[in-house]
Amino acid sequence: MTESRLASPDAIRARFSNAMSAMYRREVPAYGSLMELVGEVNGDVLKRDTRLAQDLAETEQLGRIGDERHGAIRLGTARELATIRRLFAVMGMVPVGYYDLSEAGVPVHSTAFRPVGEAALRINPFRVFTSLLRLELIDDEALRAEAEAVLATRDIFTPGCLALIEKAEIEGGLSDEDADRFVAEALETFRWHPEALVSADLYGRLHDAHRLVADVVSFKGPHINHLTPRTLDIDAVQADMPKKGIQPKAVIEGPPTRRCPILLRQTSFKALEEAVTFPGAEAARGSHTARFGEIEARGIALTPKGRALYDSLLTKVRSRITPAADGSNAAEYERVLAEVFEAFPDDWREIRRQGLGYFEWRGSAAGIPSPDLEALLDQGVLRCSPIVYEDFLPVSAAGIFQSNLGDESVQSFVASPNQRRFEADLGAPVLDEFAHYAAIEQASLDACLAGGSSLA
Ligand code: OOG
Ligand code: NI
Repeated sequence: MTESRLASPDAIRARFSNAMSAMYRREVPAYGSLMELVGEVNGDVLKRDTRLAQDLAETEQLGRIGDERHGAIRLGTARELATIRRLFAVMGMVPVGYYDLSEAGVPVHSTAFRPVGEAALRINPFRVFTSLLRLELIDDEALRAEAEAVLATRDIFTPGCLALIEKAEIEGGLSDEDADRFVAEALETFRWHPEALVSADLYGRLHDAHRLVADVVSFKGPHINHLTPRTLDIDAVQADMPKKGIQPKAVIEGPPTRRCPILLRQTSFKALEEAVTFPGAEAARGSHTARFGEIEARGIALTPKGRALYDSLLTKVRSRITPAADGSNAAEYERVLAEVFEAFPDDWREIRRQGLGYFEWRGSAAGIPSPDLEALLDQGVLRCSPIVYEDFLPVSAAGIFQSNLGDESVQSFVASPNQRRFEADLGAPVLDEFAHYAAIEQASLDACLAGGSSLA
């Protein structure tokens, strides 16, 4: 087979993300309502802000504005994690970043499988935030052993999916026809299974240890637990969710509303109760709460210095006020967040001057000895734009987890990041996000200095 007959990984990912979206709307109807609201709000913003509409049109993003940006799954074993890495690789998604959520009371550590490179992100930005359960953080040894035994019996991939992953690895990709089969087979891994794998009794005990443990261990597969489109006005969607009959989480995670958006803001609606049946002598019915819908709004990727400032300000906020799950102190939380974040410059030039964020440069400064970049920007010789943060934030992720697990499940674990262990289980290192953004910035600067990029 010649290479040209292979489907591009980006195209396979786009098909997969569309198929996931359709499946999730069928499985979680409230997600369809959220998508509708996001579409309306985005439409309003684009009507109001014609310059943004034009920018998006010029960069070919307008048609795909409603596409999902990410989803999330939670896995139970190292073997599952290593195989999912191979599955995502077929779609051009590689593990970027390591997130330790034990620190925030959730017994998992995670990475995000995503496309890297602007062209790939533009074709389809779909990412999957993927967590691995850390049973070693659960105290009850007997329960741990029971959970391990259950996980050892399940196979979350169809034989057809495994065969196609192998074929893609051997042949360097999949034909169009195989790609369609692959998407259909892969979808099976992410589907919701209402028939639990464990008895009602074991489900109850897992649930008591931590709701997340029950969610990961009790089912036949790692059901997709949310999908996330992009919104152009996250505050508006948060405010309007109740009008659509959906209940938002108490507060938006991440930085406050700003003129110069940084990192990532996200919010979700609360997970729904879904009917479950348990096997066993007295087959029982019950319910499980895990699946929800989320929205995101992204800003500039921060340098380690900018990120340290962000983290320290967020810690300061949280030392003054913890958002209550019932929303009772949401307004006060927002006030404190805005007040504390006044210390983070809200001006692109100042963000550059202090080295807080990454920018991509265009234009030509060739032949200019020791060029003054800011002056060249003022003269219109160079242009620069913020590089969008394409990754995740552990404190925000924990907030999203918690809002769907309930306040009662906030537990403390000893913070125990273990990236080495995670990478050993994954079977590959994760890409360092900071190094990645720094390289994009540097390459754009090098091109300007060498004389090479158009100002368009
Ligand atoms: C993942 C939560 C993290 C995000 O957007 O930060 C996440 C989960 O609940 O499994 O998706
Ligand atoms: Ni998410």
